[in-house]
Amino acid sequence: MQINVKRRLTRRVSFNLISAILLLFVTSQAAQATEIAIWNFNDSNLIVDHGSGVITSNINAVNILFAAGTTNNARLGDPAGQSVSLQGGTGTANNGRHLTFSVSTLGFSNIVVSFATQGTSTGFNNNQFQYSLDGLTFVDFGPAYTPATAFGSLPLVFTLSSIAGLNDNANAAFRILFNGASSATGTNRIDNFVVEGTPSGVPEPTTAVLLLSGLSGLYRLRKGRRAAELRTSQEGGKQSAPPLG
Ligand SMILES: [Ca+2]
Ligand SMILES: [Ca+2]
Repeated sequence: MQINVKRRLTRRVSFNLISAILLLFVTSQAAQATEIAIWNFNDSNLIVDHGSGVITSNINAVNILFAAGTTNNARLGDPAGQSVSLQGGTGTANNGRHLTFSVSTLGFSNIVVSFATQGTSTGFNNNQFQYSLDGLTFVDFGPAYTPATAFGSLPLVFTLSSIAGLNDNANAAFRILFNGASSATGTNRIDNFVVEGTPSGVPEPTTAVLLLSGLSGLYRLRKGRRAAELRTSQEGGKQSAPPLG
């Protein structure tokens, strides 16, 4: 009897220990957004600064400049450094042109794009964020926006988790379409352009909780069965114990 109690106690301690370890594991691993690509423009070029991705643009090269940046939306300890500064161009030729960020989201879901931006009064003041599932056709996401006159502390955030086609997509791309510039030297700066997502194969917090409650249910079920088995064997022992002698 004492052995049975000890055994049950050991089982309970083991289960609690395993649960605690699992809980620690799943909460440390639970789905957290991870940066896939970051442009901080601090090296005054369009080459990605962390992760993988490529910028293409049809804005006249002479109107793609670099100027003081911001720590708004900076990641991984990046300093403000520089930002990309786009001009309207002669005859405001760059109205209707774009910066396109091609970033493979293979292995990621719940894609979120964010960046800091500011514009001068004659710069592009009617910009549209777009996404693409094939890198060719772009779709408007959200309404057109007007950049603030200063970077400020809050980035523009485009939460694309509802666009399932952007998950795990080697051809995913994001675009800012610029419009509304009213002078050649009006500018719009962009800094800390970040594409992030949830790595696939990592349980969501809800899944982690479900996993633990499932495990707990399984334990209770096993415990119940063992108790029933014990009762049956005790009753059976009473009824069919062989006669002594
Ligand atoms: Ca910067
Ligand atoms: Ca760079």
